[in-house]
Amino acid sequence: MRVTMILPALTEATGPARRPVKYALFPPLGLATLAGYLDPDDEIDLYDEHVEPLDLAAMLGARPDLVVIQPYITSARRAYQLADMFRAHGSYVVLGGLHVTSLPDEAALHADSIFLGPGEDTWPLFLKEFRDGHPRPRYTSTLRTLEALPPIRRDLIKRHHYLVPNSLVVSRGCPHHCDFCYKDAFFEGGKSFYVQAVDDALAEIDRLPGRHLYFLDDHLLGNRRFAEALFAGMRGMGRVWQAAGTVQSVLQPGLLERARDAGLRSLFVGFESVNSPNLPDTRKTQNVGRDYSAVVRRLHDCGVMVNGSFVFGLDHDGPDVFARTVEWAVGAGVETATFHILTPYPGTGQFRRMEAAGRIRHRDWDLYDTRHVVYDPVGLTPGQLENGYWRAYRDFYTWRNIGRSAATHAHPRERLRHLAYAGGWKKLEPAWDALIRYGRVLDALPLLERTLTAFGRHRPNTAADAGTSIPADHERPAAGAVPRSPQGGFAASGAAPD
Ligand code: B12
Ligand code: SF4
Repeated sequence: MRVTMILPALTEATGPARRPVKYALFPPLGLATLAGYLDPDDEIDLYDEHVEPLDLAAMLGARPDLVVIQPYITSARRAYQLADMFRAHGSYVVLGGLHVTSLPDEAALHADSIFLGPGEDTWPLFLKEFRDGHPRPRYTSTLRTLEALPPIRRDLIKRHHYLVPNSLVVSRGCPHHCDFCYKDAFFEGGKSFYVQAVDDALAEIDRLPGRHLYFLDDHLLGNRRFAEALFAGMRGMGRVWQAAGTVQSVLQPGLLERARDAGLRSLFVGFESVNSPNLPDTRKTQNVGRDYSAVVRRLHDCGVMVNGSFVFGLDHDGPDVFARTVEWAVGAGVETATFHILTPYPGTGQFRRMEAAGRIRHRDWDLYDTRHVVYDPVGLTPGQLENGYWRAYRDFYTWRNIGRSAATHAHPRERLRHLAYAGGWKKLEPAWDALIRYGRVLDALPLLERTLTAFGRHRPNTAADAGTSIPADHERPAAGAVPRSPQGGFAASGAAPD
């Protein structure tokens, strides 16, 4: 059987303008996972439009038997366009993933079969039924397990296109239920948080070349027993890695130290809002009352860099939210920041509430990219919100503020590392663009590995190393009465600094 798999791109990733490095970070892991279920003698082509232009004439002309497309909300329009073209040329087209699960009737107009929820149970069933000649139009996942997964077909990934080819997930979902998150809609009808067997996860890690790993799990620290066993197994493997975790989990005594000892060097943390009344509104109850500044201090004392995620436009935000957020993040010494304009995703409680209140402005999914205002905000005009969002990026990444933020570290080596890491993301955009265009972005990986390795050098005699308590402040500025924050779907959405 001839199979074509496509991760379509959103416009920004393919346009003539400079390409943000974020689109050349991670390979299409979901599709490579699904490819693992295909037979060894199936002919599979896997395309990621974020990093390679599609030669559509050749692809359509090859008339694949099966075309598998994964739309995100921002690439749904493009995904449907491709699906329609392949169907018109006689291929059988299937669509699945998060956006399809949120809006199945919309997706069904462009596919022969659609898949709701994770694919581990329905995908192999479909393949059997497809080969037998009687596939169904709709498959809904109910059985949730990561047991006995076939190996991910990483051989199909063109590694040289990615800065972080070694991305992996060892769990699915998250134990929390935030109102704006994709998660509850996607996992409806079954478990919404489950983990791999630790031995399987370690075996997958062992298969990955080089040193660097990026865990794309929504919340790698969400199941403590699993996380501790995983980190124990990873100790001594010589890996350096990055991941996402909640504010709450960072503050748990002992867990972060184990992660650090296993190679954690940078954590994506959803600080989301400097206005604490926003938290209960969005059902971020698990993080209400936590101290943001203590989170940053604790991560730094463990030798872990912070990628902070913030969302603007929640109902308690006014025009001052941008400057206050940047000021807090810089003062706390956050290395990199990802800012988002609040975006209600279809399928979430937040979308339903806003729709009922008549606050959804349009359904142009291309603009649901967290850079555009797609709803009516309460305390800001849409113009203030968009301008403030861009200003926050500019202000956070001025050399002056990068320098101020770096100066919060106690040790000169860490200050230098901070400057290199933050400056590297935002100040070297032309260099990233060139590496991406020439397909050489992987060449920058050793530099990333060196930066991460040096940052996490073990520093004994801090309270954090004792693994029992939140360390005392050293030379950092007091961050003031900053609210306490959540991890979030917005946090998870970026995965890397934007
Ligand atoms: C890594 C990541 C990225 C990376 C790269 C994505 C890539 N190369 O795959 C980057 C940084 C580029 C990125 C960018 C963005 N992202 Co993003 N990203 C993620 C993240 C953290 C992990 C994705 C992943 O690899 N998961 C692991 C794999 C194994 O799972 P999977 O891809 O979902 O695939 C499984 C199932 O969905 C299913 N499946 C998927 N497709 C199909 C198809 C068929 C036929 C079948 C049967 C099954 C099936 O089976 C797969 C195997 O189990 C997710 C969060 C998450 N937990 O998924 C957000 C997430 C996907 N991103 C999101 C968003 C919003 C964005 C951005 C708009 C954010 C922004 N402000 O820029 C952009 C634009 C994305 C785009 N190109 O359109 C949202 C999507 C919301 C939605 N409803 O679509 C998510 C869910 C985060 C969130 N919580 O809101 N992202
Ligand atoms: S927003 Fe984050 S913490 Fe909340 S449910 Fe989603 S993944 Fe979990």
